[in-house]
Amino acid sequence: MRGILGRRGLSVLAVAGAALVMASPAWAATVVNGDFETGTLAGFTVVNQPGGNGSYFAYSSANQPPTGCAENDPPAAPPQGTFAATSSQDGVGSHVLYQDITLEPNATHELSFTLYYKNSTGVFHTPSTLDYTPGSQNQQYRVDILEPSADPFSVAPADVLAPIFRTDPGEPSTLDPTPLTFNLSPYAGQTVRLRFAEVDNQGCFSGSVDDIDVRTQAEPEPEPEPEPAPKPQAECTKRGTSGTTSSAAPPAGTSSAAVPATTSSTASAATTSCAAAAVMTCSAAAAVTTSSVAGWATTSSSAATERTV
Ligand SMILES: [Ca+2]
Repeated sequence: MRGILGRRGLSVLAVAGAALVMASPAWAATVVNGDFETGTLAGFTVVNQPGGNGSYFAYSSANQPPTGCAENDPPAAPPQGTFAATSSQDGVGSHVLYQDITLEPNATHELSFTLYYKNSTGVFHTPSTLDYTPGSQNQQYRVDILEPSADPFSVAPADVLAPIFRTDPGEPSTLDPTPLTFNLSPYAGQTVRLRFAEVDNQGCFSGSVDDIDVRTQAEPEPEPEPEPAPKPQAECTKRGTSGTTSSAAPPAGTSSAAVPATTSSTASAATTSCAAAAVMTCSAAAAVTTSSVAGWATTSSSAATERTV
């Protein structure tokens, strides 16, 4: 597997930004010292497998890691600013650089970084372990999103939330600085661990990174529900002592073709009582008595309302 799975995040952000006015997040996910311009690895944790050789280093073109590998074949110049991070060594080893990142809920988060490497052996070996211990060839560089509670060397599926990048056999042994992005939005509301891991038991290998950042954008406020349209009511009239209603719309679900041509009918008991008591009956469309109108299949309901006029 080589490559980034998070390009979708870019399009999501672009569409949302064009269509909606976004509220500013109260805060945003922060990567501490993600550009390494402190000249150190402050904010990150470095773990090296016991017994091995080498580590991660902050470096610049003028200050390479103090190793034979960097002296003989230094990593590319930092692609952003003066400093970047790289692994280097004088012997076999396994090296991890990580930082835990808290992602705000109800927001989108796009991780970006610039990745590059040099594998002097020309060949990758990518077993499902970060153990360099001789016995199997292991020469790989990978980037993962981990559960923060996981062992920093774990590649177990239960610990790896997202395998972002991995060098595989047959791929070019050198990658020039390359900007990559990954959508962290599925993990909004969580703290995740961003891990860079380089393993070498075949020869010199510099796994490098610079300009790590997370762009956070609040999700749009939900639009208010539209007001429900008022239900149509039959026109109500009061004609002295003989109440008459105009024709009403057919009940919901009744085809207009089934409505007879009659445009008015004399209201029955409900309207008669209305007239006698100086009460006008306002019948909702669904409440109009239909049994007296030929061709309407349904019967009346008792939902008519009354109000004094
Ligand atoms: Ca930098």
